Amino acid sequence: MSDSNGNPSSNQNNPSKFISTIDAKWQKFWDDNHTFRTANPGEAGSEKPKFYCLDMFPYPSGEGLHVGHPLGYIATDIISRFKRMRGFNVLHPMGWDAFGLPAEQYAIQKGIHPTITTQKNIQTYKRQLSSLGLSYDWSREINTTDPQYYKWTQWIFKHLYTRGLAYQAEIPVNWCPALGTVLANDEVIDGKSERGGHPVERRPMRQWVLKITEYAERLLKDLDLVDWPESTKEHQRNWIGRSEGARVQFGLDTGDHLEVFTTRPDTLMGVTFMAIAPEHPLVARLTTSSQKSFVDAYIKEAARKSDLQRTDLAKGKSGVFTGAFAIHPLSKERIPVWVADYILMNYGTGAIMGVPAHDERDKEFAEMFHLDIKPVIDSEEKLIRSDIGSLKVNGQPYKIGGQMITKELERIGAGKATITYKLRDWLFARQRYWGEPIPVIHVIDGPDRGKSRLLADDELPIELPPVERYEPTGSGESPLAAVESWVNVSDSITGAKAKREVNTMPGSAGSSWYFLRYMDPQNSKAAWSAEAEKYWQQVDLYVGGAEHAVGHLLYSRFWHKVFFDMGLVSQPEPFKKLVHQGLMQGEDGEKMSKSRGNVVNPDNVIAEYGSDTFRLFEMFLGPLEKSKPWQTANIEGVYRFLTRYLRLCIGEFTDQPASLASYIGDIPESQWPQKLVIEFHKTIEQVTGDIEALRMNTAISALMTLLNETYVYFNESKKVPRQLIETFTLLLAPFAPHMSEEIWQLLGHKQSHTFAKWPSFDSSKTQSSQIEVPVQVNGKVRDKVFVDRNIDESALKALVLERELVKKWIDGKPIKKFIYVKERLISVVI
Ligand code: ANZ
Repeated sequence: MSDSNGNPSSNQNNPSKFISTIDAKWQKFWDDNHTFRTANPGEAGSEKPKFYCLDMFPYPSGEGLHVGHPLGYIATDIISRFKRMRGFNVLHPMGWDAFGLPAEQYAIQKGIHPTITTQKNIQTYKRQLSSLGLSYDWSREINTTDPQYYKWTQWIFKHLYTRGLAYQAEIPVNWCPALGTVLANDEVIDGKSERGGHPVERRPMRQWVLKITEYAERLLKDLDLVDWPESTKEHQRNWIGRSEGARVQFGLDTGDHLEVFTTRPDTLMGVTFMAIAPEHPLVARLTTSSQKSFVDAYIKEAARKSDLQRTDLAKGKSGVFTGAFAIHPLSKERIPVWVADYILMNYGTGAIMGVPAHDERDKEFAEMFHLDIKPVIDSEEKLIRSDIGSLKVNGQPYKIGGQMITKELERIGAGKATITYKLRDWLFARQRYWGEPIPVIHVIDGPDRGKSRLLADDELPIELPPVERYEPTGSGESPLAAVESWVNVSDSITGAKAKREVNTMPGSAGSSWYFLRYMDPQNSKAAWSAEAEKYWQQVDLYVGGAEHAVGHLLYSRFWHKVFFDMGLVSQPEPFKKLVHQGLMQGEDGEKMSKSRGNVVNPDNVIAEYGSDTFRLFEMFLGPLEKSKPWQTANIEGVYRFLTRYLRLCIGEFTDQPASLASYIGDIPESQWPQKLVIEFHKTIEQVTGDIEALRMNTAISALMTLLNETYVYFNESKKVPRQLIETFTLLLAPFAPHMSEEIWQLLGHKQSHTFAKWPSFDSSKTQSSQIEVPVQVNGKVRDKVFVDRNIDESALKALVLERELVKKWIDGKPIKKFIYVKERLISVVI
């Protein structure tokens, strides 16, 4: 750092050395003293009320932290420090979500084992987080790739399996023969691999799947129990996609039934065609010999498209007639059955009744292929042309008409009211190395041949073997399949030959329960103890990115509900309150990214300004939830504020050890200027409320105002009330913990301010109850008084007439009149 003339700095009156010294000093102190170690149930401290404050744990990438990460971390740190001072036992842990593709990619490129890169990255992250002065209880650190952690992830998988919530299924995947690997949906563009542009085909492959759909209703309903952003709840609701409707069966000439799902059973009499998905199992049986070649060609074509392409409303409809007819369950009319790729196999029943008069997609299809269009609902939303036999529904509002038709279908055994969800089961297998092995073996000989068996608890963890090559094998199998010594085992019960499951779990496995492990991280007997869970219950405040709205936040809610059903947790929901921090944009207002070159490294900022300035600056940029650009220039503003605070406390920065400025002394509040008194109480009130509501930016503004007011008093009186500095220091502590610890110590306190009592305020002295009223003597304003809004006139008169300035102007003369215009003016006439 240099001074304004560009000269290298000396310590003389330059705070930078002081600041970097105290940053290091207090970080070491907190570390050495285990200041943030959280009391376990039963230990001293656990008698306090609990507060569980959680950050979404990061993936430790090779790039280290950028300034976007700490936005949420600083906010939760402020809240955690605040809650400790408010008398809570705070659980504020940190860990690493460390399985995943990048470490594996790096291993493929460099041949370095992911464990090694992961360890290195973790060290960088930890150093960076520590340099921010974050008050984590590091004794609870978690690493999802540690066998002592993933042992329990495997244990959870076992329970999912035994509860029927994990199953194997042949599921179509994107298989790229040229690359010899399975691709994710976003790696496929227009039927070609993103990398290399090779053809990609849909090919069924054995996968592990978790039955999250069984919990769809509860995942939806219980959103009412949590205090989350409405937009995130809505996102989850849409993702779950509950639709009420009916399943309706249409008879077929073959004797089969074609079942459809409709949300509009009221339109049943408007059906003019049926459409089924190309993958529908009945396609082959239905198709007449004369139509077979057309249908086959169409199915081949459809297999190249993604679901998104198929349902793209902007693209025209396509389809082919099967030659078959279905029989309408009420009218007994013959309805042509088509194959159309806008019908998806994995929704409803994979077949629909086409009602072109009332459904846009069906209308487009009917127009394209010249099919009938038959309206059955009028402009007043009432049924028409729908009476049939004894069923009289014409004139009914469509909802009631729909219920009546459904009833009739149920009566004749051709349908049933039903609820369908868009939510799909969770694909839980990856053909990758760097993930948790699935604790299953497949028996390959003997009487149990073909069966899969879960491994016993005492066989866990199933550790990842070291391998030579991390590349996918080319057969679409995980690289683990090539590690013969690991794959080939004998069943410990029967002695039969068996092979280990070679798929690994997806990245979202370890993060679906980590918040529970923090409660009891070293437990080697259980994933967590009942005692710990009973005490910590659920996360009180969870802060993290909105990009996890339906992934992580839905998966962990699902697992938590399974644990709830197993009696392992006492709350139905894991995260009581959720807040998403906004995106930190680059100085140019764009998302920070390496390619744009607008990434700011927090290390550099901290080296120049210190940790407290960095913390304050990130919080002062604006409301936590808003996205906002990084503005280096604004750092100076908060830096000036903090150094003004330090100067007020210690005078000048010198080479000597700092000591408290001599002008700081005991001055009772009754002697402070009223304006300062009010600002003081008002600030305590505001900072308290603002932190609670995560309005860190306005809390900082309030502190700035109070500091200014203190300086006004100081400049006039050359005095600073000690009590004010003490309180100010405590209010500042959650935001700027290093500087405030140093001043707290200089103020004579032997203990860290971590557990100092949070300041309280006198609500009769905040501005909301105190008002400033000018005092006129014979029509001229001569003084101002601060009084309680509800002061009665006689008390006010006594107070005013005792004021030095007022006495001076009255000058002993008799008072003719004393007028008080409430809250506005006091007028003394002599
Ligand atoms: C007849 C009908 C008439 C429909 C009408 C809608 C309006 P949501 O609300 O999204 O659940 N559908 C059913 N299964 C389908 C599938 N596998 N692929 C594509 N479309 C499918 O949508 C349910 C409606 O989407 C169902 O109700 C069905 O069309 C269609 F005036 O049936 B409806």
